[in-house]
Amino acid sequence: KHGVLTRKSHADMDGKRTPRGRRGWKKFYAVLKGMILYLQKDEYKPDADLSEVDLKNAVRIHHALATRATEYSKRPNVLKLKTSDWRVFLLQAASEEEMMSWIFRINLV
Ligand code: I3P
Repeated sequence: KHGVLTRKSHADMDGKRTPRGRRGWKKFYAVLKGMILYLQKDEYKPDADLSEVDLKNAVRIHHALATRATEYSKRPNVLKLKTSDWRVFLLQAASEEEMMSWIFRINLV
């Protein structure tokens, strides 16, 4: 699955709140492949090598949990992604349907 996702980092690997200055929203081209959610700067190119930044932004979603971000109301279509290493991301999808589809696909892994 792929599509545009806008990401906000809410908690870091230690489970602690992401500090100010790193809490902004950033738009990515997201690709879910195997157990990894790639958050790429540019549109998906099947055969292109990923940049160092793209690799750094990739999220391992094995044992991660995606839910609707019910407690976050500033933006629509936002899901919450908790990873197995205690990070928390808010991810805004293009529509309600897209959000539901991402939640379903992430939790299937
Ligand atoms: C953050 C940025 C986010 C905002 C966040 C700020 O600043 O303005 O958009 O979240 O608020 O800390 P920075 O880019 O300097 O990290 P919202 O859009 O959800 O308000 P927060 O600290 O209350 O999460």
